[in-house]
Amino acid sequence: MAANNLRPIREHYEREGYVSPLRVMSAERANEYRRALEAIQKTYENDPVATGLLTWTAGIVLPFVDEIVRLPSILNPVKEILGEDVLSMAASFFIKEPKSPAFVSWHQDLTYWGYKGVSEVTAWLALTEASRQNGCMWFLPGSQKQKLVDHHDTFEKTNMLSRGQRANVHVDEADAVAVTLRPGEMSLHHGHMFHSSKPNASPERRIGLAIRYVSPSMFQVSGQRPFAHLVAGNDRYGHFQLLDSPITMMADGDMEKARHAMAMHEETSYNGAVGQGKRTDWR
Ligand SMILES: O=C(O)CCC(=O)C(=O)O
Repeated sequence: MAANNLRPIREHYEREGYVSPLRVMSAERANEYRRALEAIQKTYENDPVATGLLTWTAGIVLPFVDEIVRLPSILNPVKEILGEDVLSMAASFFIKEPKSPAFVSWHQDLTYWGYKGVSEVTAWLALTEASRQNGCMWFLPGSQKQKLVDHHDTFEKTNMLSRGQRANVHVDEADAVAVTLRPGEMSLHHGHMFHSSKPNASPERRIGLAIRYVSPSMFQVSGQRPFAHLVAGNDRYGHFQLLDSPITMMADGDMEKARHAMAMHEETSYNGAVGQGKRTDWR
């Protein structure tokens, strides 16, 4: 896509807090990635820690995910928003099994991530269809302009968020948009965008890959240096520990980094939480 064609993307993003849908690969290619994911899930189906790591730290341990986060079709619109220097600081699968009650409450991503700055955008890539029936995301257009609002923890069992956090605001769902995607399409959303998703009422899996891109200028208030991959331009700040791309699936050294990444992320994201029902021992 030529840079000029991307101008409306930035304008829409700045006004509404999101852009969707953007086709970034063919449906066939998305299905190939889905098959690669399902093959590795099968290999580790009896190992909950490895399953957690390949789900939540997919960009560190799975070479095919590293390939996805570097695709120009994804990065070009992201660069239009963040500029030429881009880090991928996480790539995680959000999977809803058939007929699953798993849902996501209304929240803003940057609430508990511990960053100073808002130069962050999530690219959510559909590896299956994301429909109203199977629990696609819902966005509240323009809500990113409210900046961060207070949230409260629920630790609800079927809530996919770490703390089951909910924004302390009433969202009128009539004002929200359903972010329906076909396989190979993505949405982009702002770190202050109010968003949620409902359970999967369909007989099929719903699989999305959420890639968290940041500008290297972003930093952790605590001084922690999270892991990231440099995917475009340069890092002139050193706020992150830059990782090499994974070469083989679930390599020992990458798994060790993934465990460390989860431990660092949980230290930040559970900061101040009273109940800690979902904390995992990643060792
Ligand atoms: O996949 C979902 O349903 C929610 C994902 C989400 O909240 C996010 O990517 O920020």
